[in-house]
Amino acid sequence: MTMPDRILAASATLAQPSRFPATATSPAAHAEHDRMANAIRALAMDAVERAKAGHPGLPMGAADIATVLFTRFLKFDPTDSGWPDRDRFVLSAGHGSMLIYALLYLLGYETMTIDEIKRFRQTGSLTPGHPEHGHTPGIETTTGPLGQGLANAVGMAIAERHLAALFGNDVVDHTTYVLASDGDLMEGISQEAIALAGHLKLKKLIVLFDDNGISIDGPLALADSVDQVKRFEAAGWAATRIDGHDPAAIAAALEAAKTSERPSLVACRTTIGFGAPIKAGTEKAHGSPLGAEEIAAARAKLGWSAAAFEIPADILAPWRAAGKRGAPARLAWDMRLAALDPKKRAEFERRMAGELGESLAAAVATVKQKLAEAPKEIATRSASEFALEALVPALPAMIGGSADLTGSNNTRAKTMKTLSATDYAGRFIHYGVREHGMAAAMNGMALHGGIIPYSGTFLVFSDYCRPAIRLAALMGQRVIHVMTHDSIGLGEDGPTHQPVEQLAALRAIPNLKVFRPCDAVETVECWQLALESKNAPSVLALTRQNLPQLRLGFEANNRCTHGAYELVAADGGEAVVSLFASGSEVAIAVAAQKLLAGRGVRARVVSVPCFELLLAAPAAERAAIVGHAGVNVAVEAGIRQGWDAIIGSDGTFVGMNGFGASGPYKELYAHFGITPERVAEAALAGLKES
Ligand SMILES: Cc1ncc(C[n+]2csc(CCOP(=O)(O)OP(=O)(O)O)c2C)c(N)n1
Repeated sequence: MTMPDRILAASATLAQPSRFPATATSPAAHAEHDRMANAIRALAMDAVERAKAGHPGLPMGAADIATVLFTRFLKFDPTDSGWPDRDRFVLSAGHGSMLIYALLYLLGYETMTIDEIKRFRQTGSLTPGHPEHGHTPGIETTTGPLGQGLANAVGMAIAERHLAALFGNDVVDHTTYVLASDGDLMEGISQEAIALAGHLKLKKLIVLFDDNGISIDGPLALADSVDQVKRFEAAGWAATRIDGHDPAAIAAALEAAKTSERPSLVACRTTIGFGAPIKAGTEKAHGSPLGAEEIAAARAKLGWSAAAFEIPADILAPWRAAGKRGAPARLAWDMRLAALDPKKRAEFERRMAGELGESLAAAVATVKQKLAEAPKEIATRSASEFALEALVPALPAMIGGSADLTGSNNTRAKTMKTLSATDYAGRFIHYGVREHGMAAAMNGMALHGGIIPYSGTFLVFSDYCRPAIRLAALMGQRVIHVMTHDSIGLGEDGPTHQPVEQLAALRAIPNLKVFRPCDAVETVECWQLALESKNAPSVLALTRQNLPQLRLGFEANNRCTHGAYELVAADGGEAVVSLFASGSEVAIAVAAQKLLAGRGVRARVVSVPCFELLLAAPAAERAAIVGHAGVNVAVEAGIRQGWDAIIGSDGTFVGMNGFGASGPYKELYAHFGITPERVAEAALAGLKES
């Protein structure tokens, strides 16, 4: 079918009388709504029962909300779950995963078969315990750690506003919906998220709060007495409270939210486990199978006579019709995209595909050329800023930011305007002192597509971002964290601000690349690798203190590609000592190598900007880089953990064994024994032993 034919066919579908209730006020419409919602409840009860594990309470309680949202509001097309202009739905309370799985099945997502529902929580199924993005089509983000989904949604809503400002409402005009639970709203990250969303006036963000007053321990009153409506209002949201089992009230609240100039909270009073005669309204419905007896009684109470996992045809039909509802909008969008100026359209498509375009390599080469012509003795945070001045104009998808440390993190390129409620086209976000919310919002932007988010804070505060960084790694999202002040080298701020274990802790996260460049040239090379890392997040650990430029002369090749390389070869024959270092300690290793040469000891220096790339390199490559010297010494102003994979358990480590201290940084290096002399001594001692 040609495009206009498809549009005509779609319009014909639209012209037919809808099987869905336009309003749910008539008794017949109400009855149909109830039966459709009960289909979700039945599937949730059955799947959890069969799996002997899971959370039936939330899907049963939120079934009415979901039915209204998915059949009458949400814009989506199951035949193209990646349609860029679809509305996003985030199930922030990921433990209620059966809600979204039931919806995907009922709405006709091809991969979500009834067999997958039967395989809920089984190995390899599309229905894992918590929804996993990239695993199950239709899942917008991986949720389970409470609060994250809500904060991701803020990033999605920022991405939508930004791209709409750039490409126009004809191609970018969608709403981000969130279903959040008590747990989501109790988590601290939710405060960071809602404050940012309110401040940025993200009017196309709508949070449906499953306000059931129950969590695992029992009634919410045991631990919480916040008035969420007032709380959201205080953060600049439109907020209202409704009966979450009344389809007309849900629809009316959503209608109002859609016209609001502010983000909206709809607190929906619901009963957890709605329909279960004994367990409904109690924590017993939250996180375990209801049991055969209770399920039978719930079926009777709900008037649901179909067998387990069976959805009667007259209920499946309106659900499937709801699944087809978005096709005309999707086709109309195709037409609008096709009508866009060809250059703009190509740019939009390229960005949504996550492609970098041609300009990255040229920008990197320009920076390296400049550094070859005029070497710089600067901190790597400044080197990063120098790189960003070239990268940011070359890559319009880069959206920068900082958690209130812009001048310290050096993440703002001069050309960047602030992204604000009055200018969503800006490219720099002042996240405020909200590291966790920032990291989670960045995930949301990356998941939305069209944006490569990067931001800044101090490396020691990576701990404040860690749950979101972990999820970025799990989801394989390209987000880039610039984390400066990366060791005792920050000096006088002292041990509270000096990272010691953070490098090791970050390196422990699978699929996260931790870069620690040693000079200005490595810094731009690491930026290039982070930007090219389409399916993994990165951390750039950068110094506050100045470092000499160790890489002199122009070299087009990115020497950091395999994570490590021989920076200085041994003089006069094969090395008997290999000195390994990252970041600011590479210069110390280079000085130690000279001391050793003065003592007639042949040593080489290997710069190790990225463990993960080195450990992932082919074995032969890795062996060649690590070398075969009898003595290996590593130096890094952090803890040893992780280095054994490179230097072996018999290697010597020069670094930190405990927390740092407050003082001028050069004194601290001497105080903690991270000096060329100490490294040379360690090598000599190693040679004596061998
Ligand atoms: C960060 C985090 N802490 C703890 C948990 C474990 N957990 C899962 S659900 C839940 C609370 C359940 O209460 P609520 O959010 O109200 O969900 P409901 O009982 O309504 O399903 C907890 C503590 C989690 N998933 N994430």
